[in-house]
Amino acid sequence: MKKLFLINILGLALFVCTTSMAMATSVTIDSTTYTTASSSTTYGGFIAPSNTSWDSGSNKINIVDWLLTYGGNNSYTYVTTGTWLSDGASSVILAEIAGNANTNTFGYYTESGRTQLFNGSASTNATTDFNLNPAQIFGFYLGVSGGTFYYTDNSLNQNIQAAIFQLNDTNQYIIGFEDLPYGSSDKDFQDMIVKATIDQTAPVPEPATMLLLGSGLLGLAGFRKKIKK
Ligand SMILES: [Ca+2]
Ligand SMILES: [Ca+2]
Repeated sequence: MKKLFLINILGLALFVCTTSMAMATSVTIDSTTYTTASSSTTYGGFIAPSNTSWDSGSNKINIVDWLLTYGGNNSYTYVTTGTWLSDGASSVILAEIAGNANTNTFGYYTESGRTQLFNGSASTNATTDFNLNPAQIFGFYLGVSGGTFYYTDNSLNQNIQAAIFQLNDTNQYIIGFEDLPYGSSDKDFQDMIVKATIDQTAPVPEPATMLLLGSGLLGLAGFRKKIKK
């Protein structure tokens, strides 16, 4: 009887443990902690646009619920630059909550143009990666019908079309696109949600190393001059 009681206790403890592990309870963005919205304020697992979101509702970025789903109990930073210097990245579609989910495309761009990574039929869990040689500056884009493209570098758009969150101290980003012009959109930034892991490029030389390298080159220049004479 005592044994059975112990087994029950153990089972209950395990249940409590796994339940709490499955439910992300909070996510921190720019030092502010957000908790899972109650069911009455969510629709399909998202904070409804009329309710408070990460920025107190002014931009209604419902992508916060995705951070709660995929990055709960972690800290993120809202990123405003939207470009990276690297030799590639891997990307996975987390979700597309959009009427145009079957036609919206996604890809990366460099100064030499756009390269598509996902066509319209790609959907949740589609994964791809790309490699650049040499490393260069790139960003991501969302392609919508009518030949319009929205970029992670929001200065290339009329307004904010991409909300980007970096998992603190990592090279992992969650990017949410709005697929209608900002002014006429619902501003939920969940029309194309992609997790991008930026490749780690060779470490940038330390200033001391640069100095050594510089003085070495200067020495070499002096040496060459001597030979020429
Ligand atoms: Ca799609
Ligand atoms: Ca939207």
